[in-house]
Amino acid sequence: MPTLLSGNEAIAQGAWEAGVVVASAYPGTPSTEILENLVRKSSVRCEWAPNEKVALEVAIGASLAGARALATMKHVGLNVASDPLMTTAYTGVGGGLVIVVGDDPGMHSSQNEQDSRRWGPFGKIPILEPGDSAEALAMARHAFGLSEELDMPVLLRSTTRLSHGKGLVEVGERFEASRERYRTARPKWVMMPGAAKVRRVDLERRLAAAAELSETCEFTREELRDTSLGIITSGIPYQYVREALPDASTLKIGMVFPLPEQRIRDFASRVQRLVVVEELDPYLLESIRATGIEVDDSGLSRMGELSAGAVAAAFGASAPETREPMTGLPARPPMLCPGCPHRGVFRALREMDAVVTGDIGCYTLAALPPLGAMDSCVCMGASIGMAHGFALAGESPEGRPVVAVIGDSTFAHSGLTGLLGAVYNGGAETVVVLDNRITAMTGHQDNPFTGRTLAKTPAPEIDIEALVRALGVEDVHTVDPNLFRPTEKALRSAVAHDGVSVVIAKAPCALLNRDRPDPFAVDESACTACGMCVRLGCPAISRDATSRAFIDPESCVGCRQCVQVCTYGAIVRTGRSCDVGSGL
Ligand SMILES: Cc1ncc(C[n+]2csc(CCOP(=O)(O)OP(=O)(O)O)c2C)c(N)n1
Repeated sequence: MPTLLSGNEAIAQGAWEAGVVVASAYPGTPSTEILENLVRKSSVRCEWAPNEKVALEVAIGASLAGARALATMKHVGLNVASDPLMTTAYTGVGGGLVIVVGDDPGMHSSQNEQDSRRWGPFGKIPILEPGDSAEALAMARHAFGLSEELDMPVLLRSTTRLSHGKGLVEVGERFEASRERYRTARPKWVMMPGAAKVRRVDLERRLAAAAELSETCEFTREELRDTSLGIITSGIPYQYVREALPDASTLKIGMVFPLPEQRIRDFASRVQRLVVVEELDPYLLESIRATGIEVDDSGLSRMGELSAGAVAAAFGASAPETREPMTGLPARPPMLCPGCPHRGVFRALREMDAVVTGDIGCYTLAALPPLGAMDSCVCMGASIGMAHGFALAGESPEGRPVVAVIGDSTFAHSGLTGLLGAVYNGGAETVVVLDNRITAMTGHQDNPFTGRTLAKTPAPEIDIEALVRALGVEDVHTVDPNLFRPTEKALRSAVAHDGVSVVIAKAPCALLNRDRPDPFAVDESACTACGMCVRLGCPAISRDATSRAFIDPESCVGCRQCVQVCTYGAIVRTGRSCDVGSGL
């Protein structure tokens, strides 16, 4: 019976049906839900790795042992995993090895947009690209066998639209792949120069075999209609082409590296005008032109997502019917949640006028007004190295302290080595580990500091304080960032320390706490409209018509953060006087 599945659910189902035994991932939109779905199925060992490089290495190890293995990540995660990736094409595989990468055209949840199809020619790795959930399932199921047949890892490329969109699929049974007993295979797997040179030559042979398989790939489909226009496309853009140009002939490519050159030539010979429609980079266009085939560029933007409307406009076709978005909905500017413990740290850093090198997580929202307390955000783990480099460059402007902020999951991902480098080189930066006990931004995944695995079973809860001391940090403070005065005191003491300091701001994410004490309200007779509470950037607090503060009782979680900044005692627990208004 057909089932409605998202692209991510379909990939999990396809990998399971293929008999995957080991799956490892680091969360990242749009790929996160693949492992969250796979872990619910039987016979697969699924884990969150601390980062994507480790996830891929775990999968490579499982493949070496002869098991079918999967690693999933978002596009920037593949940059982190690129070191093992680039050599795994040389070693080849034992059990089938599939890497799923989720690209994010339009940057719905990412710091950049990348076109992972480029990893094909760069890493010399075959790539499959599905265009809907049914293909996502079928390709995931197929990819493991393909990997074994070619003795190469296979990349399955998705995009946000596919990963999160839903479509009908036929689910099947699990296939238990036969497994050979592990036998040492040193020249194949030990990539010292002598052996790597041999595998480099063999890689060309395997690439040629992959190119041959691409010519007969069942996922590449020629659909001849009106032959005055032939469109070459792949993935989700195929759907836009079908909607915008229903009469055009299409060659939908399923294996985007290596490309099926002969099939492209054949299609080109059957249509009068040949045009490529693709999202992001001109990957198909350049690759096809390099073979000498004449092909036109559609002229579509190389930035962001395509749409059926954009494709229609590029070809002068009438725009397909679309529904207008609803109007009049309340605006929801990005802000830290009510009760978010990160707020206490950024309020203090703003008061201290610190130069704050930031990182990626919910806390990056503190860069926005009214907190406005972050100066950089480049990639996961960058904050500590950047703080060190900033300080090395000379005196910070007007003697402002230099502070790096990094979330707990990000610290495990790629913060540890930055801290090690700062200690080793005699740095004097302050590092704040924003330990909200979860990987909040991507939807509450566990990590090495939470004490739970992906399957929610107990795990060793790594002690951050002991860890940073072991890395050589002598000045370590642990504070509850919901308590503003002690947090600011710890931060001021840390920046005054001559050497690397770490402040661990430890309090659970507000969304982990389901108890909601009574909300607070503003006592209008006491409020002077000074705006101190509004400057906390809490979505529950706004100004009323008289500029006095107003607390929305539906949004307030009773965290008491605002009470601490109101020096007039004007914020009171609903129905009774506030007993905690000590102010700052
Ligand atoms: C290399 C890479 N992998 C994954 C992501 C997706 N991602 C962004 S922030 C983040 C983790 C955030 O967790 P944490 O550091 O604990 O901060 P929190 O959101 O809990 O405040 C992840 C997984 C990314 N941007 N880059």
